[in-house]
Amino acid sequence: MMFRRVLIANRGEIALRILRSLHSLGIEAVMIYGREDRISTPVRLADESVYIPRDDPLASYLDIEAIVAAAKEVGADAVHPGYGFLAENPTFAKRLADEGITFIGPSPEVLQLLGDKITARETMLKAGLPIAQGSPGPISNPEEASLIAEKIGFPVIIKAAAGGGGIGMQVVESSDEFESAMKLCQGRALSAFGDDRVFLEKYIQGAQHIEFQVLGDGTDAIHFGERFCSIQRRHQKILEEGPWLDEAVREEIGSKVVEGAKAVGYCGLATFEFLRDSNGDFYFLEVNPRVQVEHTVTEMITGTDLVSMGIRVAYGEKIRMKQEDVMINGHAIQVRLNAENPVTLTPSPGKLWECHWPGGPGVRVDTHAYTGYDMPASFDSLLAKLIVWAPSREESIAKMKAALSEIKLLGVDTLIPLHQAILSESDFRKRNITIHYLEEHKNLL
Ligand code: MV4
Repeated sequence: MMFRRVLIANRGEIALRILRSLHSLGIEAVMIYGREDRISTPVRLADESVYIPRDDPLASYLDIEAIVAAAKEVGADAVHPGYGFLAENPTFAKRLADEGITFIGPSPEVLQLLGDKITARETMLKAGLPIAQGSPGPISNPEEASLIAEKIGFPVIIKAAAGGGGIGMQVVESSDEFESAMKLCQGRALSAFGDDRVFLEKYIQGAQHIEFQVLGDGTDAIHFGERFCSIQRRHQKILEEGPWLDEAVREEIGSKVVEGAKAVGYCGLATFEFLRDSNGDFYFLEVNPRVQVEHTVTEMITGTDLVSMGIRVAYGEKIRMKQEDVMINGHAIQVRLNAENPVTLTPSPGKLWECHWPGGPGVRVDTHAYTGYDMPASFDSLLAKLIVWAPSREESIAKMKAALSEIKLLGVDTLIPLHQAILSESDFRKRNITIHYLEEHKNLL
């Protein structure tokens, strides 16, 4: 038995990706859509769709009551939230549960726990994950913060408890900076999340960003290895790849994230984010309780369909795969083909007068775009994801360069020139990359 129909509460490439998994599992796919997406690819391929017209284009995908009503109207057994929008919203997950509709993701309680970075930190510390030193709970005044910082040593970083995505974060080098840094972080946290609690962590310098892919079924969990995601700007990833670690390190951190997922009875796909410093030490940052943009990298190196696995555990199936059945093979790279000016990195919406995508062995394009598609300005600028697989990193880089050069796009600017520059740059080729890579290689822009 399986769900009969699932409503996709999302749009763009991820809506199409989810639709593909649903159809491969024999499940009907229902789309919701706003004004900008009336003739979008996922809407045209859906078995049914529900129009949620709103003046603000984002509102169609954020209106909990309208989406719950749509799910009931079409007789959906479950809702897949994708990423962004309502994907991590405990209120949405709870509203669906109250209607007897399955939220494809973790429980509202787990979303709540992981959404609060202080309780997430505490829970994962108890489960045995490595975590940077910091304040045990929220800090209430600069004096308290100074005491903790003097104990753990400067620099430290102030983060919002309700945060994620780096909003409001402040690096502090000495005690006299606390007063203004705390005020700034609290102000940003309050306006972004309606919650001004902040906490302190030792600042990890010159780190790499590494994340582990996890799948839980509520009782058991397995991991699918790591992705390397350090190439980002303003907390937006641009290029992701994997694998990155030695097998021994993968097993060590992998067994810890599995314990972390089990500790909260995690059900669904999750990503455990870490920083790794120049000594090779890992520090847990947060759990992303949803499918991620870069799940594709892991699908390519493990030969799996992660989105389908997330749907099956949401239905109540137990994970059939054993940890030792997860094989990591070759190397995959994904570039995000954002419709943006490659120099200023500002959005470049508009009509695609021509659109040709690359193909061939080990080349994958995840996109909802087509010739004639009008890239709207109101959503994020992800136009397509190009993923390549090859036996080695070197071959993967060469294949990516060739695939990028095959793309024909007329009408919008994309990051392709930036990607080509990165793929030829010597620090990138030598794997000499930290989270500061783009700031330290401004010549690439
Ligand atoms: C840090 C850090 C250094 N030290 N925490 C940014 C997003 C949020 N999830 C956590 N972030 C960071 N936390 C400590 N203790 C540096 C960052 C950070 C970062 C992390 C991952 C990827 C890109 C980043 C860019 C700037 C800062």
